[in-house]
Amino acid sequence: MTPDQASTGPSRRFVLSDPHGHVDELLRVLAEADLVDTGGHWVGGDTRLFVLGDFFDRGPDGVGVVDLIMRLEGEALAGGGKVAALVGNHEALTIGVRRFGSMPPTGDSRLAQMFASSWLRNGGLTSDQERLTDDHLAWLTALPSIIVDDDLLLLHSDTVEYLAWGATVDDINAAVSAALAGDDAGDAWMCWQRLTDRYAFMDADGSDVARDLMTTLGGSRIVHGHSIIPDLTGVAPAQVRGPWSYADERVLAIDGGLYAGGPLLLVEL
Ligand SMILES: [Mn+2]
Repeated sequence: MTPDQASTGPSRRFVLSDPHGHVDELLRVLAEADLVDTGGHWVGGDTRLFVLGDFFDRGPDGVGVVDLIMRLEGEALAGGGKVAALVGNHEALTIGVRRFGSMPPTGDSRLAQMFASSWLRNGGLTSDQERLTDDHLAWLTALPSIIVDDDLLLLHSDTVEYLAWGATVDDINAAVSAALAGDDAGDAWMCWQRLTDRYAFMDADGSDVARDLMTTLGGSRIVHGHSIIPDLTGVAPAQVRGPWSYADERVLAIDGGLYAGGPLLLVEL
């Protein structure tokens, strides 16, 4: 096959989730799949790459992960490809701490305290908060919560709580962005709370729950991060070899549990 013929084929598509501050490992798996070169620049051509949230916390360099994804977004676009990211619960937490975590006692100090303590309990890093710029904040708050890409319904969290914000992908994405950008600490707190919910597709009726969610939002297969494969399956983190399909193959979990000693999975779909 000549290069010309190769470039007319369907573009490749990859998903990954929950890098949690591990920028070096993120670069390693992207380089292994020939999506970036040794300098970390996009060489994926027209490939589509979706990163399903949780860039921050529990790992050393959340801001570094965000800087990388922001840069690759532009480089991929210029190269005829696409890099797109979803907001995860740790982004909601990071934004909430930044915007509301140190409100004076005259403000809603209860919510300020709740943000600050949740952030500490969930692996928040002072170094990330210190380096977070207004540009990062603007990019993060504008991220979608849900993407439908052809057959795939891409979510950060394995929850149906998304429907509390609306009944269409556009309405939900707009409502979450407005909540994260707005001045109501309670609205931002609800983003953290709802996106932290999990296991919606794990019960005996999980397949029906998944089907109903896709009837409302689109797609024929849900792909999510957030709940790590070791917790979903009982497999030890070091033994995770790939994504886990469940709920009658309607749902694919792709978070190998990097922060718990599992792999950062880059999954081609
Ligand atoms: Mn998460």
